[in-house]
Amino acid sequence: MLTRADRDWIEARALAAGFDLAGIATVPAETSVEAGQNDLRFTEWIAAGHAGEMEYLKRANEAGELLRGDLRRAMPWAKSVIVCALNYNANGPRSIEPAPATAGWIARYAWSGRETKGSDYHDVLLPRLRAVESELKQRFNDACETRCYVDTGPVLERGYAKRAGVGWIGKNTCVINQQQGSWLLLGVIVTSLELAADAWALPAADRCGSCTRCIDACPTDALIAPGQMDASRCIAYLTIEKKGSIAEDLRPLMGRQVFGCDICQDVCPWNRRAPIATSDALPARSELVNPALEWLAGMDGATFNRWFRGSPLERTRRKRVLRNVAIAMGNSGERSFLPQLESWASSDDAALAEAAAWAIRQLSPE
Ligand code: B12
Ligand code: SF4
Ligand code: SF4
Repeated sequence: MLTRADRDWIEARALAAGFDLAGIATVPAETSVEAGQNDLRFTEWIAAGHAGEMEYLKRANEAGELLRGDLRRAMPWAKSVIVCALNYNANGPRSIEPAPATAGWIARYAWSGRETKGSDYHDVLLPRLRAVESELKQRFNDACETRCYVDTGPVLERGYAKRAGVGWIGKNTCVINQQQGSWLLLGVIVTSLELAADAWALPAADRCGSCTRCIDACPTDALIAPGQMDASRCIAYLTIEKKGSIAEDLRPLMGRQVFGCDICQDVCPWNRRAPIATSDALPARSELVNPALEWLAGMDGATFNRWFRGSPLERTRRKRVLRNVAIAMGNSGERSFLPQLESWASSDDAALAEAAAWAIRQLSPE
């Protein structure tokens, strides 16, 4: 059983390991209304098709129950979740500020790396989680099960972050902390240790109030209700996760976003005074802030690898990034991109060729 003193100790060890925020959440009792509601919400979200083609979110157990609907389906021993958050805010412009029409946008969390080599947040967060995990094991003489995850586990990390008091879930669906804002990356340690009732965290109060800036600013209307997203319309999904061709009606709405999207966080008043990351683990590379579309377009395989090996862009791969660059060029109004687009229009890659042909039509309506 984790006492209040254990909780304080764990949170302090997480901060010492290099996180900016930490908290512990109980896994709601299997029979509780909350557990049922979370499961139902997630199940309905999947059933409505809001996950698009993100098949990993739809994994189910033999009984056909979604693993992410209740983390006990994959880890029956789970009693609490330690949630750690790292601020990745960099001193750079927001995507909603004016920028040259020849520049694209890469999401803030993917600016990081040193010189020409990327760094992926998973590689930064996981070792820090493991450091906390190993201290935890020592303290409890190995008498506990633990698993560390950044993204990839069957865990609704945001839900647990809310329950651990790390922040509230904003209308843009992001976890927002009153002092740190929402430029936070989350990592979790699922454990079999139970949190004593008097050590439970108070969930962070919802401070969105009557604001609806994120919903109003979302170009593709992906925020279908406060705190609810149709991810299949979200530009982050379209540019990072969606393979093949992107629906034609969404392309003009994507603007010049090449990888991810920060709009609903850039407009959020809680990010106006968000502190810059104190850890230098994810330093921003200036070339990736408003990157020149022509520069990205001209990258051959070796150059792409040099810049993005070990970065979140690596998983999306060069061909898909080029497809996004083609769409961004089509939305730029810059006819100087036509020769590049014409060369792509005969590419072997069907999605790139089709995106380029579409972009050419955008730039030459006649
Ligand atoms: C799939 C995914 C996406 C998808 C879908 C996003 C979404 N809003 O669902 C896409 C590709 C669009 C995406 C985009 C981005 N993502 Co993403 N993504 C994920 C991932 C892997 C799963 C999220 C998921 O299951 N979504 C399904 C919805 C239904 O679940 P949910 O968001 O968790 O919300 C539900 C639960 O929290 C539940 N709930 C509420 N209270 C409680 C309480 C309890 C106890 C429980 C169990 C549940 C629960 O109700 C909510 C509604 O159903 C998580 C990592 C993870 N394992 O959780 C990262 C994650 C959410 N993403 C992250 C980031 C950084 C981003 C981007 C900013 C990247 C970018 N710049 O492009 C954008 C932000 C867009 C946005 N406004 O959300 C961070 C978010 C950090 C934060 N501050 O919130 C995460 C946590 C990754 C990480 N390890 O840091 N992402
Ligand atoms: S990330 Fe962009 S597209 Fe996705 S919900 Fe936010 S504003 Fe909309
Ligand atoms: S923009 Fe407004 S409504 Fe949206 S998350 Fe921020 S405070 Fe909440």
